[in-house]
Amino acid sequence: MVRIFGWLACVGALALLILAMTTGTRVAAANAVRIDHATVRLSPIPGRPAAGYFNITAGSAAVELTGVVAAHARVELHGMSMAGNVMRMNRLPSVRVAAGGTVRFAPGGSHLMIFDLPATASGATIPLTFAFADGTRVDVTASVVAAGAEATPMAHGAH
Ligand SMILES: [Cu+2]
Repeated sequence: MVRIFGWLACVGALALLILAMTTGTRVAAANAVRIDHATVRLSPIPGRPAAGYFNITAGSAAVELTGVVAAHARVELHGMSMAGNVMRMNRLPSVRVAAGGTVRFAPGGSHLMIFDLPATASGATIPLTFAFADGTRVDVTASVVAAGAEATPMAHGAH
């Protein structure tokens, strides 16, 4: 009798564990952060840094983007601010996205500054890894466009 009870307790614990795991998975999916329209725009001057643009949308929880990693290149998060009449770039330590909110990195505003990018042609793709404060990593494939080209090859009207 004691043995059967022990066995039932064990099965019960296992069932609870599976329930916890599957529930956990659903929560993680609902929280998932999304990154769209990732584009790398080359500089008109060879050897100068490229710029990166994208839209980042948080799931049901706020997220904090702390950096972007590219192989063989150094990437910084940059914002724009006015100093008198002059637009200046400033390095951002991180970028917060509110729950359900979208932050756009677009020409004239926040952007990725990509230094020492190996020679790349328009039409190529560059893998970027977006890193978040909670340890989440999201891999994104950015399309490369020439200097002066539309930041996002996909026309979406507003940008
Ligand atoms: Cu910059």
